[in-house]
Amino acid sequence: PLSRSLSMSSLSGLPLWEEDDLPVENLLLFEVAWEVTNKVGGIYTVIQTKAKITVDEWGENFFMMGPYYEHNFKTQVEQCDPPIAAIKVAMDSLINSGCQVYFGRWLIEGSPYVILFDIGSAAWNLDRWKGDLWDACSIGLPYHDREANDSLILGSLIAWFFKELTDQLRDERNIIAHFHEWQAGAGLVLSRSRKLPMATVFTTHATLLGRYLCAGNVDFYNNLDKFNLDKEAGERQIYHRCCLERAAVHCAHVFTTVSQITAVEANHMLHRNPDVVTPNGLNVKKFSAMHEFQNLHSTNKTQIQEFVRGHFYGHLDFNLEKTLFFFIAGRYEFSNKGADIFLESLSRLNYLLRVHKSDVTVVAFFIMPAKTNNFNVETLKGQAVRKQLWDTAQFAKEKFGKRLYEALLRGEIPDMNKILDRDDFTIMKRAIFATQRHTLPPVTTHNMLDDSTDQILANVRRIGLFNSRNDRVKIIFHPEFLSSTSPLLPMDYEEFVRGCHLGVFPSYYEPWGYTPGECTVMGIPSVTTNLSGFGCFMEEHVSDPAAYGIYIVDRRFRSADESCNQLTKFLFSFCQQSRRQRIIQRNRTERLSDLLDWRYLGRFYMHARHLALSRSFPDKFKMDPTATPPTEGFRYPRPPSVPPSPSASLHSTPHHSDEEDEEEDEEPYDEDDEAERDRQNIKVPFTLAPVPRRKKKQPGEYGN
Ligand code: G6P
Ligand code: 1S3
Repeated sequence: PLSRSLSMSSLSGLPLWEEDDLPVENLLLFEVAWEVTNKVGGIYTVIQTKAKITVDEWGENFFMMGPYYEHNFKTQVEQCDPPIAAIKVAMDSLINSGCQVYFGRWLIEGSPYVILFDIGSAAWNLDRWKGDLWDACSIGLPYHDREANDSLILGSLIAWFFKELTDQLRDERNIIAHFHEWQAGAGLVLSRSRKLPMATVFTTHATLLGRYLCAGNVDFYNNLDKFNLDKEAGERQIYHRCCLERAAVHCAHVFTTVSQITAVEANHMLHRNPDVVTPNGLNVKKFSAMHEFQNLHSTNKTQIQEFVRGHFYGHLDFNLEKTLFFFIAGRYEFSNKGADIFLESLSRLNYLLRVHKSDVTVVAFFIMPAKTNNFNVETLKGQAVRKQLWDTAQFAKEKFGKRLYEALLRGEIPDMNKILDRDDFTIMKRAIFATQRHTLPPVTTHNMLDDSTDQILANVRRIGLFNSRNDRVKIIFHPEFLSSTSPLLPMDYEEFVRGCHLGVFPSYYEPWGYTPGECTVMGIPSVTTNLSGFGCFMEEHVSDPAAYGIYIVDRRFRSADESCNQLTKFLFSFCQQSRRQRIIQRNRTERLSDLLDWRYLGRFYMHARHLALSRSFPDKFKMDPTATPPTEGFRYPRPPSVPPSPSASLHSTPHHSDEEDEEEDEEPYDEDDEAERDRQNIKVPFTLAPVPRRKKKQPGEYGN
């Protein structure tokens, strides 16, 4: 029997999680998602990063399921035989009926088993399966919605597989099946309508209608209870999808979502209150050298600076040592991801920096994929010019060095004005001449297919930030995801993030939002909002988040204009920090990463699974009905070195003396400085309370 009890205190203040041994050997766990081995968006990050702790807990009894794509399978999976005979028999029964099913290990950390279903090989069943779905729950799918049809094929194959498997296993082993998002929902609905003996969990990562309504510029959060859901869904031609989503939500033994804010949304949009909130974690890796992430910031920043040198050739009249790199990145959902208020705030920031005669320049990158037709010539030329200047400088340096060396050998100090000859000067002048340009440095790096209607470009035109000399804020729109093989900016996303100073993600619709979390674990400060799951989570668990480099814009209780003002204030105060303050702040940001580690957050998934078992097999699995996963009450304290309010509540920036300001510039990181003292003072909470691993507990292992 399974039971679980909680002890609500630990030395660190973070509630501990105690558990009796799980009978995992008598259970099988399946996790179903469209994005298993198939990267589309954020759900891929969830399942890919979570795999390791799930394998640690479940070992050979954990399987992920998703669609088969030949390319993905070849590059990401190592084919092997299933370790459990019943799984092989269930797969064979599908295969013998003409459907293709593949088994292997996904080559990610934890190497979880995957079972992948070839949608194309089973497509001939579509009409029959549409009939089954209609008979089960009266939901009809239109023929033109390819995505919905594919999700039905996957769901039908999975429900079929589970039928075969449960027939084999009988009561010997119980199954938990965890389905993610509406695309996996059909498998859940069909399994439940066939009364298969399984415990089921459904997690939504966003509601279909919520996303659509927000993108349409409605005042979503103040009208949650007022929408006519069926009408709104019908008008957007997603009625059938919404029905599938709602059916999955209501069929599941346990319904979860990724944040408190999405729980409220789900309650209204899907008419069920989530049983558990399962926040998204990351697989946090700590460097053995304590300040390695600071060094990485420095080296990656150098690479971004090189790109900027090329991009702004001929207009490089700003000091790169006083230039800050901001960025926004993600799916191109202009207003949902807050690109609209970011642009507006950049325009206000530009004004503030100019009137304050600031010597700081901001380069704001927009990394959002749009339809393009390759890099534009001007951008490529910029990098070519930079390379040419570099080569010219190397040539002159070589010549200069050789002549100087020869002179020194002769015992002379050469006349520096004569050490290079006329030809050398001509070459240098020619190189400088090549840097003349009659156009402003381009805003976008690519040829846009929809240049005139593109929302980012339209707004850049409106605010007039065209990278002119007078502007202190420059904009670079890179409408393609980054890649280390790019001829323009050869960096992958992680390297780029590390090289920037601030990630800006002022989303309006963001059930969780991985981008600021990824910044945090790399020690890069970021802006988020109180409408994003991540922002709400940080607000709940960190006192004075801004001191830790997490700036939370209020988009829930303020107008768009007020939110822009608040964001502008954050950006402007960030620009006023000294280098030393930024270094200290990065140290603090990085310290929060423990809070985002799956080793801590995985417990919510465990809780959801156990709840599902206790609801589906109540005679066998018992659970304390009052048990809730432990997080309430834990807060990272305000950093000790921040002065008490009111000044701290105004600035929330790392505090240091005027003396430090004067000597700030090339000051290397010093072990004795304030940030190090903070590090010593704040106990990392979760090292005392990790999610238990799948092994016998040692006495006293999890504290008291
Ligand atoms: C890291 C490096 C320092 C460098 C600093 C630059 O902390 O370890 O050597 O001076 O980054 O910081 P900044 O915020 O100016 O990019
Ligand atoms: C969704 O992906 P999105 O960017 O479309 O799921 C993600 C993973 O749970 C979540 O982080 C994000 O906020 C959602 O919006």
